[in-house]
Amino acid sequence: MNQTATVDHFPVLDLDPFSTEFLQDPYPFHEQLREAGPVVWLSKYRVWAMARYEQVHATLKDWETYCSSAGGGLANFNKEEPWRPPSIILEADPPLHNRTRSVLQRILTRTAIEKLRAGFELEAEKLVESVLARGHIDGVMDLAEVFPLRVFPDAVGLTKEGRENLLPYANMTFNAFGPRNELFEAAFAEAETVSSWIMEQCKRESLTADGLGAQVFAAADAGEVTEKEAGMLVRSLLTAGLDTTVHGITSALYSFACFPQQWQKLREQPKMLRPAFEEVVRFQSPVQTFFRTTTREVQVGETLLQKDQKVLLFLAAANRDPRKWDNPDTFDITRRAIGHVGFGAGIHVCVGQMVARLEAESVLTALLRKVDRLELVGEPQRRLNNTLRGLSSLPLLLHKA
Ligand code: OVP
Repeated sequence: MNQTATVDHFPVLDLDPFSTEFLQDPYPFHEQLREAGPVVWLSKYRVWAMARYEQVHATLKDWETYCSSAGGGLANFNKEEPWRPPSIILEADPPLHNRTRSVLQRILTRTAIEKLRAGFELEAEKLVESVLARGHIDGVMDLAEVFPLRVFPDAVGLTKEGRENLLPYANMTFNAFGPRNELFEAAFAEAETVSSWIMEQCKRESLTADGLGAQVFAAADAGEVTEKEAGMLVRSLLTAGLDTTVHGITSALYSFACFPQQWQKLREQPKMLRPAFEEVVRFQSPVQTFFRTTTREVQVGETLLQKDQKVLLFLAAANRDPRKWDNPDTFDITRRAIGHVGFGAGIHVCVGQMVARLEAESVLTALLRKVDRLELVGEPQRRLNNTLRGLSSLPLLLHKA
């Protein structure tokens, strides 16, 4: 047998990143993954994993070597049937990805989204006023879930009926990026009803004439995408646009409840709001992981990855890699959090990030004006998901300013 030029040895870990133990408290496991090496073999799922910032970032940037068309989750679409027709933006490579991306990108730019700001801020003021009157609230059920549901479906142009299907559908999709474990099965209990409602809302005739959905269909009228593709892009908006921002707002409330001095600092300098939310996303990483698939043999450190292998990217671990960040486990709104991979990086970087920021900023601005302190008055309850990190409950006492 010929000796290859590269010594091919690599760390092997048998941990399960989708187990209850891991998802409850991922941080010790993230450290173990980072310390094990630049790339690690996860024997339980027979996939590669990267948890250091340098490799996660480089992999996200190299879409030619690490493709998305074989799926953003554990399932390899080259070998397994996807649970739904793949997303034509998330689970697509150039050139298809470029064409679909440019449509959503134009609709979701900062200037396009600015038109929504006044309405979002008004809703946030009203909501914060009403929760403040109660004092004791649940940060998730009364704020983080309520606000996006009040503004986003209207912004897209959905009908009022059936909106209760939106979060269950997102829960299905984000669990479906993981293995077919108990979380996956539980999320899919009402899959048929939920999916068929979602698909119905993606049709041109289901959408109002003035929303983001109608703008996607305008791109079909202009010949940029087909009618069917427009529907699929609306599906992407509905899948990726709601639960993610629920988790982003939850992350902000949780961070500021845990670190009251940071809230005080932000109240003194409200101009710090944008960088503060960036730090929230770095620190909490509402989207914890994504997969890519190798399109060729590729060397990472001393390890040779074969073609058509799944690579699990720990965005959350990269966002707390001490090789990249000073005091990574400290929530500090004055740090330069830019460069975090909480929104991804490269050609697939979150296309909706301006909407996410606008929603978070609207809620936090209203709270900053009216709330002196967010006091944690009970044990937060984790909501476990194969991809998202969030809470089902966050007991808070809001102290009036
Ligand atoms: C976080 C994302 C997540 C889930 C679904 C889709 C996108 C989609 O395009 O359908 S990005």
